Amino acid sequence: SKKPVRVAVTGAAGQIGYALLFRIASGEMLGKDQPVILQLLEIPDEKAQKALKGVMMELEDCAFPLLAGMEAHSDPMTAFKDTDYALLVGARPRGPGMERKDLLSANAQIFTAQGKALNAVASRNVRVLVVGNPANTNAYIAMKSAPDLPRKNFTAMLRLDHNRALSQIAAKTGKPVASIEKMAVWGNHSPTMYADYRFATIEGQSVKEMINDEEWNRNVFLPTVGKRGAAIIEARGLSSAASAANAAIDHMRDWALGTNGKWVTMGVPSNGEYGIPKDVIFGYPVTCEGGEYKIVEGLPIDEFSQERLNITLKELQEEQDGVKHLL
Ligand code: NAX
Repeated sequence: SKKPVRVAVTGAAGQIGYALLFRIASGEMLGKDQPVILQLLEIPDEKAQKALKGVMMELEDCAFPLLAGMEAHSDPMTAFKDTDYALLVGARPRGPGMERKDLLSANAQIFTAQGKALNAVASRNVRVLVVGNPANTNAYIAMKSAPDLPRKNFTAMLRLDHNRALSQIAAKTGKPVASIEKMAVWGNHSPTMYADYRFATIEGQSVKEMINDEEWNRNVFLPTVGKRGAAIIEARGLSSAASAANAAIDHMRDWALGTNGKWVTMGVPSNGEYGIPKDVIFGYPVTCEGGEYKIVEGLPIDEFSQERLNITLKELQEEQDGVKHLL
């Protein structure tokens, strides 16, 4: 049987953590034959550590055959030791009256420290997914704080946006969600993201031609996908958790096990693709094979799409500017 791999998860006692850990331990992320050791990080706060212990008691009570070990940590320097995968979920939420720049700098401190810890103690090929918001910029900070690790191994989660776009297209066309191929979401995980179905197909047919309604694209589809997070908060009184955890599982599973040529969306450091400056963590359509992702290149960008790319890039660059004095 396979040797266990180490999976670090931060914010492990939070809402997303609660929807995520049981699925990792059951093999849904890395395969039903892959034992895992969970290295769980929470803030040192007594309540958070106690809640984490409670979650670990429940994990024990599942008696998962693939759960080869489990640790609770309050310091990233121990939590990330030798880890093969790191899911950085914990972040500082925006409190009442907190300005955007305060949020950015509070998170910059967290992700600088976690990037440095990964750099110091993680596996040299650790694969990192940042879920905690602002996810793209937090991933950028962690990457910049870990100069000895491959840049390409730092990614941000846009998969929830991708999955939301798929389900809107399925509803609009009346076709099964699994029949949709070649969806793309560009840019920042924020309402400026550009969900793009120009290349999408269903059973070989163009989705754009099937829908044939540019007004719907601009005035219904894009705002619905872009504001879906806010709509969930409005309905549930809490932010997306199970769907976010599901997207994190999808992202890591596809990265580790491959997509068989299918497109998915990942936030990854640019190497200049589509004119995005190097190192900006940007949502791109990718395919995955052999544990590596590859950006889908050469897609035509029309005038409307270029405008949308410019808007989301501008927001990402403003976020980067807001933290550059801290790096
Ligand atoms: P919760 O507030 O329920 O849980 C967060 C947990 O992280 C808390 O238990 C907290 O103690 C812990 N934490 C905070 N700072 C930490 C640190 N420095 N080290 C370790 N743990 C730390 O939030 P939850 O609903 O689980 O959401 C977590 C993050 O995901 C938030 O930043 C949220 O904005 C973000 N999201 C990102 C999404 C995406 O698509 N990229 C979608 C869902 C979600 O909104």
